Amino acid sequence: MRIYDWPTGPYPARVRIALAEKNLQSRVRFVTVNLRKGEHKKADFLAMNYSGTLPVLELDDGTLIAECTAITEYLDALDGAPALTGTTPREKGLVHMMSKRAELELLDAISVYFHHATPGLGPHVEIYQNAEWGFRQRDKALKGMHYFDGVLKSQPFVAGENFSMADITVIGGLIFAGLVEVPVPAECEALQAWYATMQERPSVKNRVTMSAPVEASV
Ligand code: GTS
Repeated sequence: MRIYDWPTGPYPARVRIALAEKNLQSRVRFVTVNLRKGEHKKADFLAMNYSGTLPVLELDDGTLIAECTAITEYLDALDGAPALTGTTPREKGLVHMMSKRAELELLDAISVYFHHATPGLGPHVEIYQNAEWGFRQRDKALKGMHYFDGVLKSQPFVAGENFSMADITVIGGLIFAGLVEVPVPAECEALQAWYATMQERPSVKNRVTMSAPVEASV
């Protein structure tokens, strides 16, 4: 399998963390696509992923799977342990809901803030910016942090009793928030404590330098 990504990117981090949690690193090769040069908006890459985003998983038969949730679900289905997308129907439903909520209310909102209210990836990539929309999305993400703080006051993980894809998505959101200097509010103590624990997980700590081989840029 190949994964087209950007090693320090928050969305790619979601897949790197999932790979490490499932101990699948040795089965993939990474191909770096340079976001700052806009390689993800060139025709070659758009032919692989219509949305022009990273990461993309390429299977050995050439099948292309984009979207972090879809990639994580594929990796999780390769074997059962540890399950990142739930095992029972109830767990699966909760994990999917909470992961989607983490995208909508936190990670994607921070991403919009980055692309619209900061220089983002630079003028040759950010061809349309709307700063007001970006700042609204930053405020949405801050509200989302308060929501997840409330969730984590009463349970150890985002979707319940077990670490899952939903935790990984919130981690992605907080990685992005850190990069764009939108800190977790001081009053969100449960979220801060949970994130401190998450940052100690080897999958999170070593995500950028994980030992899988890297191929040259596309
Ligand atoms: N919904 C997509 C997913 O879940 O995979 C979003 C992916 C996404 O936005 N990826 C970022 C990207 O390609 C990568 S990173 O910013 O986290 O490194 N951004 C480039 C762009 O121009 O939007």
